[in-house]
Amino acid sequence: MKMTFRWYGPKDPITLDKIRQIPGMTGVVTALYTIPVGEVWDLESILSLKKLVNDAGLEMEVIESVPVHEEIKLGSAERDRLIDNYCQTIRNLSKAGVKVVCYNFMPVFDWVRSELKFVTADGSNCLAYDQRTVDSLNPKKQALSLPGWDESYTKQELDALLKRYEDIDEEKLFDNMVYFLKKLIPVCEECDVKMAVHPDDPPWSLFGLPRIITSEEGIDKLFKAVDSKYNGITLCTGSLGASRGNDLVKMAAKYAAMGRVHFLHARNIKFTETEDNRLFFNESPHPTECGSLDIYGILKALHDNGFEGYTRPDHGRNIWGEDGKPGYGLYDRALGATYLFGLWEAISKSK
Ligand code: DNO
Repeated sequence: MKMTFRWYGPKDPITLDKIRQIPGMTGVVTALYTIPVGEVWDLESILSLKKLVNDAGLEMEVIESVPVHEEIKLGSAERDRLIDNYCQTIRNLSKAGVKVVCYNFMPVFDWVRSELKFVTADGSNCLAYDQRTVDSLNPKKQALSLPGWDESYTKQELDALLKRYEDIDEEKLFDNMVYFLKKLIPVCEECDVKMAVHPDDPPWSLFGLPRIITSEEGIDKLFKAVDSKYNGITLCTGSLGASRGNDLVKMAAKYAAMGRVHFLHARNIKFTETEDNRLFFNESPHPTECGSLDIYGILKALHDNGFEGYTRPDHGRNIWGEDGKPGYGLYDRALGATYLFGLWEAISKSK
């Protein structure tokens, strides 16, 4: 297991020097944030980002994310050109020594939470999801007002995009994903870059948009359709774990044994029963006993099944007065990293 930390590039208030001081840290997970979605990441820009990271004594072997253009997800006539661009980005990343690329295939929206600063009993704050709030929203009728929402679309653009998705159901989206991967994975095999799809977060359909990487069934189907080790997953415990039907220990063991887990996002969440039985969860500290997920069991299953991929502590709370980017402050993620590191050492040495 190689421990890494997400870094949002030179503008991230959490500097590479700070990241380097976290025990066990080998590298950062980052991206080129200024290149518009769909355009090729040129080698020069990749190499200058890598130089910044290497000069700070860290590696840059994982990219999160190379975003997939909506035209590819929609399967429109434009997709072939955009897939070619994606393939060229992978070739360029490989020349810079990148080993794993994390991406997602969620239409329009990435992760969804209803609160960015949910205050917990100990005074810290964190991201939370309240089904009651989400149920009260309809992006087709009203301007969306979820915190942290993607502001890059105007209301008109968003309406037009949502309209185009009316014809895309789960099956169509899956076919479009397979079309994309069938062209991309041979390039990844040639360049030795592993693709690690991030599960949908939360793992169910929202606002009528299809979501397909939500469960063991969906992941099995994807692996079968494009049968290559280069077609793997980011095991994001907090995303898949939000659906209580997902047995994460089982999935970790199974996919690690298949050599398909290339990246681990380790995060814990805590479920609370609401009076009307609708889902509420908040993100909790990483240790097993602080949340509802068995982080120890997941790490042990990965270890027992030969996981050798990259790991990063996923979302942390804001603690000790920090007012960090939601989910991505320094302190709680650093605590998470040392917890995960300690668990891994204990599991390794108990063998
Ligand atoms: C949220 C992240 C996601 C993830 C993308 C991968 O904190 O885990 O935004 O980076 O879904 O493409």
